[in-house]
Amino acid sequence: MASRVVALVSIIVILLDKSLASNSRPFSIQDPQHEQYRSNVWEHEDVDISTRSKYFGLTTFAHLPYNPTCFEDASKDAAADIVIVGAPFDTGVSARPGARYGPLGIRSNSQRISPEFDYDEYGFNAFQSWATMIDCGDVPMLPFDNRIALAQLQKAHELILARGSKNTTVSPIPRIFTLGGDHTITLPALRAIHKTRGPVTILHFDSHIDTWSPVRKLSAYAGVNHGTWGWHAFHEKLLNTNNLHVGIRSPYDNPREDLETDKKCGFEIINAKMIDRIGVTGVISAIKTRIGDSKVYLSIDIDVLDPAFAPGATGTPESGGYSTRELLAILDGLDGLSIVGADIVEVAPAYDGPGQITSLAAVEAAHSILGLMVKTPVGD
Ligand SMILES: *[C@@H]1O[C@H](CO)[C@@H](O)[C@H](O)[C@H]1NC(C)=O
Ligand SMILES: [Mn+2]
Repeated sequence: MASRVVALVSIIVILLDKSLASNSRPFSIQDPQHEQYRSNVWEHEDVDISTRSKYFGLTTFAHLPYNPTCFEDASKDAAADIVIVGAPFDTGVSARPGARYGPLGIRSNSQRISPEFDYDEYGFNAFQSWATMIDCGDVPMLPFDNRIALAQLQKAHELILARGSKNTTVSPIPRIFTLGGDHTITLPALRAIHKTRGPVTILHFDSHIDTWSPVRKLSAYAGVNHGTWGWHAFHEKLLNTNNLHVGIRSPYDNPREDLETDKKCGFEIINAKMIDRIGVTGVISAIKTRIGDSKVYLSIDIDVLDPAFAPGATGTPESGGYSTRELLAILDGLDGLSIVGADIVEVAPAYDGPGQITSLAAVEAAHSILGLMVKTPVGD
């Protein structure tokens, strides 16, 4: 019985197969509309792939050229005027880690900026100027020992600074823009810059003061971290005494003691709420009054933005911060300041919101700062 069923099924399958085959004819193109479409759309002799992709491709910051020899010895030909460096380090945080991926997040969200296309509404293009810009990639920072990692970052900065600039007639010392990393990375950057330029003034955008003394409360074990780098920088004599915090709003452990320490470290504060009283232009002029013509290192903790704009900031989110637009408006007003170096820190892509808004905000802040560096060259 079973074998008869199998035989019957086989015969049906064979017949069906034959009938399908007899129905198949070569596909012919008769429709004139399709002919027209085909010749309009598909029959191009040649297509151009010599231009660079505007939105995609391997990721350096804003499609800047990558120079892999920056961190080799200073004789290597990697001279530039403005140098992007990634600092993949996040073992100095008190709460959420993840900023070691900050350089990656910032670079990958910078792909719509390109030296060839980047004109603002006034026709200004920061990438087409007297300044040569390169991206050196990420400094190898050992994830197992912070002291080694921070020394590695310092050495990378020292090498770049020692190599000198490209356009020596405008500015002999290159300026480094560091993509953090947690805020600890500002300390080695300041140590390196001190060797070349002496003490600098810090212009510090943050919701936290970051001058907490490691020898108080948390005991000496607090060491060097993302909330004590300012204290260390001051006590290592890397700073002038006209430093400034902008956007502060975090609670204090002990306001009297914390603010006293902060003052001793040479800081004044423009707190976050002040913008509602004096406006963006008021903040800009207060900054300019405080900094004057000092050589200034600009450090931006992305948590200066409200968590609505920077959910991917590490550490402790503080509500009531600036909008991205407010931050950009303040930064764009700072031309004329002698910015000798800058960083943007605490971007942790894993905590970012849909649309990667934290990284995008960091990209645009970095973009503004590169513009400031180009507009105001700084001598030695
Ligand atoms: C340096 O910049 C100045 C001012 O823009 C320019 O005139 C000069 O050609 C530049 N030199 C080099 C070597 O690029
Ligand atoms: Mn900070």
